[in-house]
Amino acid sequence: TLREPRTVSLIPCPMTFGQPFTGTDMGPELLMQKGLPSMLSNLGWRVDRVPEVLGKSPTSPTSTPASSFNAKNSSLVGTGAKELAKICYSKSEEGRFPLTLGGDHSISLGSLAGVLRSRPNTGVIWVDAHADLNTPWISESGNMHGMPVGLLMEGMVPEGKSVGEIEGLNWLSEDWKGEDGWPAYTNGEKPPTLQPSSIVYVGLRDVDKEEREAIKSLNIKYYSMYDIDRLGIGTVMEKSVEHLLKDDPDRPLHLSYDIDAVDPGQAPATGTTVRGGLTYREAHFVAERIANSGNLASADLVELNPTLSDETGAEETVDLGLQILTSMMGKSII
Ligand code: B3U
Ligand code: MN
Ligand code: MN
Repeated sequence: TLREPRTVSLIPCPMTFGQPFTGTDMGPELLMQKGLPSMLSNLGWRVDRVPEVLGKSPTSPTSTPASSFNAKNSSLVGTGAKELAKICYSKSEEGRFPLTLGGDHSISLGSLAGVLRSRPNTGVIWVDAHADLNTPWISESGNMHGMPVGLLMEGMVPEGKSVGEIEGLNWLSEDWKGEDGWPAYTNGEKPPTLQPSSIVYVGLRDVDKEEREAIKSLNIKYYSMYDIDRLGIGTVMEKSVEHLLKDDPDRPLHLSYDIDAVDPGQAPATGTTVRGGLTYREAHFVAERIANSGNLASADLVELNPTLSDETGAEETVDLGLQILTSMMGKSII
């Protein structure tokens, strides 16, 4: 069942086109090498290993032609996300737990779209220093790792525009013709979207002006680092789970974990570090508490970049990534 999926589909997705750095493609391989599959089977999961989604990125992702939209590499990001969406969709339909290893955070456009198509009532916990609520119409950087939530969120697209018109994202357009693994939207089905009430942010501390205004006007639930300091991580996570489950205690949850949510002291090997983040224990607790809800049904871990710190920092960050993954998959301290 969705409440207690027993098979995890491990999906390596080493794509880097949503941001300017190379190295973000090394995460999946390092996590696998360090023994993630056996750690998960030791926790009682059957492990279904999925082949890499879209191979390595070119040496310089920014060398690809700029999109006419304010969305850099949108056709690479979009077609990669579509491939990931297909896999997450079919694994979800089979009742499995899709666990995607990034890659930069733009891949979550694919994992979330796939999961939402199969399980439209999914609630999302977005653990990140950033809100990733931009769209090409408001983004200051044009980097698509700042857009996965915005592109799926109901109410973020300006009047008269549509996400499906962005190069690479026609698979999210209402009149998508359909292809193997991602069929056309028929019988009243709409392209997957996320309701503002179906997401909670944890760990925010670097939010753009337009994103902040959208969070306020759409009344999106968030717990910034200020709130974590004020309330403590225990209360923050109780409230987060309560927010998502109060009206539907059985709803599946998706945890999207950006390693840059964690303080750079503990997680230096990532593209956009922001000081003042989650402590080592807080980073674990977030995952442990969601695992404890019993509703977690899919997840991503993204933005590991071992090339952006010294060797010790890289190793510590990858190790932390492994710990966070095993915590969300049910490892308890005692
Ligand atoms: N909000 C900024 C910065 C950013 C978002 N995600 C990351 N950085 N990692 C943007 O570019 O959209
Ligand atoms: Mn992010
Ligand atoms: Mn981030």
